[in-house]
Amino acid sequence: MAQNIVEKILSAHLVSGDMKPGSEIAIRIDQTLTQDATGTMAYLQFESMGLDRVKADLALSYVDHNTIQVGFENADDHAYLRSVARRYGVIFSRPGNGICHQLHLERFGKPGATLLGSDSHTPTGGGIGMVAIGAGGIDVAVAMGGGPFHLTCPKVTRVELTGTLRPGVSAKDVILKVISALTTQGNVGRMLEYGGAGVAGLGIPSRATITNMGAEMGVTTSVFPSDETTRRFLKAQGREADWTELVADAYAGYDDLLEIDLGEVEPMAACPHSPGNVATVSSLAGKKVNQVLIGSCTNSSYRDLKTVALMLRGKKIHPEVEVSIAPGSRQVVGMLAKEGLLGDLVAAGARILENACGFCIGNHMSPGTDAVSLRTSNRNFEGRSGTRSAHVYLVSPETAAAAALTGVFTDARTLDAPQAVEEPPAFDVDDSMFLFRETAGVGVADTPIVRGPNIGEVPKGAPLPDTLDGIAAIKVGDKITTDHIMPAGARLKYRSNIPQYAKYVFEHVDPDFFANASANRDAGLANIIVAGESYGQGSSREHAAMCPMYLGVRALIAKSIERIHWANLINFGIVPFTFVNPDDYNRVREGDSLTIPNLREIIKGDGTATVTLKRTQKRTISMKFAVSVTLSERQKKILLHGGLLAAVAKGGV
Ligand code: MIC
Ligand code: SF4
Repeated sequence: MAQNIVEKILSAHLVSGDMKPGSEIAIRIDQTLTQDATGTMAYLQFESMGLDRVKADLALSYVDHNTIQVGFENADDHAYLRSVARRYGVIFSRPGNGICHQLHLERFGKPGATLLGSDSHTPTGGGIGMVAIGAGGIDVAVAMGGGPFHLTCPKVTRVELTGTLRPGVSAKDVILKVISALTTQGNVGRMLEYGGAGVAGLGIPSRATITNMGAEMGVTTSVFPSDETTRRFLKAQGREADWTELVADAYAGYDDLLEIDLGEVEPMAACPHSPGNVATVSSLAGKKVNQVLIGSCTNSSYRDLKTVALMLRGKKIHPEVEVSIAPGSRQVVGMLAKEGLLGDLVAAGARILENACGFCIGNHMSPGTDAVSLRTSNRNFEGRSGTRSAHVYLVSPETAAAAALTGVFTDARTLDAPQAVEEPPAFDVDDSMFLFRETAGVGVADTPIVRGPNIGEVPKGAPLPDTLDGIAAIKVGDKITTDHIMPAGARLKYRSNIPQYAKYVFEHVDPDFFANASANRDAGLANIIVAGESYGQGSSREHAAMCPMYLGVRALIAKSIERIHWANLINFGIVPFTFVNPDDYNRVREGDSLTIPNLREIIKGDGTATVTLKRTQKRTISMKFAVSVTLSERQKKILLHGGLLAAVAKGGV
């Protein structure tokens, strides 16, 4: 039977289940990646599984998120990660080497392979023809140990690209256009497969920009074919042997179709505070800009930064704009330096930042009060930049460079047309910052594991109670992101220390949440989160489930929940209920008592429960409403045990 690319890769890796959209399948994972901010917990969980080495074909541990913060915590985390990598056969990418997704694409990604990463932008690898999926750290730990990854067999949307991009328009504009069509919600259980005559004109970094931001729509992943362009890229990286051709069969079937004529794409911007809030740059032209930040795993390739350098060459940045550039990898910086392009950027007045996530995760470069910040990154959630009142817009490198020169939103096509940048025939390859390659997959058994005081323990979940006696500890609206639940930025350095990090759960949404939730927990009551549509958008950080679990959260009741977070909730023993009738959301208030009798039986059964709500403020009110959760047999066991680690320890899954 004719197969599309997604079907080809998934069926070649299928371990169990039927390839029927909507049903649970398990696939073999060839490669894993972690980054430091999610990696410490992933490796602590891996350690607790008691294996003597990693079993995946290739396991990578990157350090790119927490690289330059004040205090001992980052350095302690790095020392732990480095020792664990050596011990268990993981390749360790040292801080300073670059951003995980950029590096993985350059040095390890392989067409046709599967990759599971503890970072939501792992789908960047789809640019090279992989099925690359983001997941919580514990799922990655299981895959490192050779276990399969469970996912919902996806519906596949074909994105048919025709035509050619015009000068001054690039991949970021294409993905913003796709996001404006498919929006940032309602895409759970879907993968995007790009195809059509327009693909050939897109280089690998451009394809990777497009698959990278599939994460913003909540799709499981996005994938491009592997063609001659892919072969050229791999050859230029000295890895032609890793190339295989991968195209959809003629007459392959798809569940939906989205057509984009690249020749009609305009420069676009995602306006505050969502990547889905898309407008054309021409509609914003003339608006004053205070800060321009170029980089992140979306737009920090050689192609992107050379484009910027050529636009700034021989010119000066506008006197009222702050401009900073964070390259994606050491390879990119090295090549920019060799070709004199770094000099062009510096001469124009740009500040050069470390090749790491940095500004993207709000670690530094927070804008001023009410400032307008143009960024080439992928997320502009409120407060993620570190400044709640800032207005962050997501744009292409071309639009960013144009604003750097003019101080206002400018369609780059109204300036000297940016030159098209060709991929080099050979990239400069230097793998010396990847440690332990010679013991990859084997490890060095007697390596002592370094545990500084910042390395805590993974909290253990308790079995689900028979009756859930809880309090609606917080009620939030639609599109609550994991940045709302578990802030990163200045708090990121506590990722390895759950009791400390848990103090900041919902910090910017409800500063009293920690105190109230702790009091409920200590009084023997469960905390329940009540939410609107698309709860848990954004990051893969399992801390957004782990820390609430630590504070006694046992259930969420939402109108809808995003994929990675949904899986993380189950992994940490929190029941992800949805309202059967979404209007019941309006009936619940913060502080209401919510009771679900027979919870264990309900979870073992069809997952439909009746919640009894009691309100005693002012006058006493009592009412009932229905909630439900659809679970596989495996997920039921995990929840009943109180989370994946507890279930594994008891031999339950
Ligand atoms: C992000 O972009 O939000 C992050 C930081 O890379 C996260 C991972 C994390 O929270 O550590 C992600 O995208 O998964
Ligand atoms: Fe790093 Fe930003 Fe990419 Fe997340 S989105 S991996 S913080 S560069």
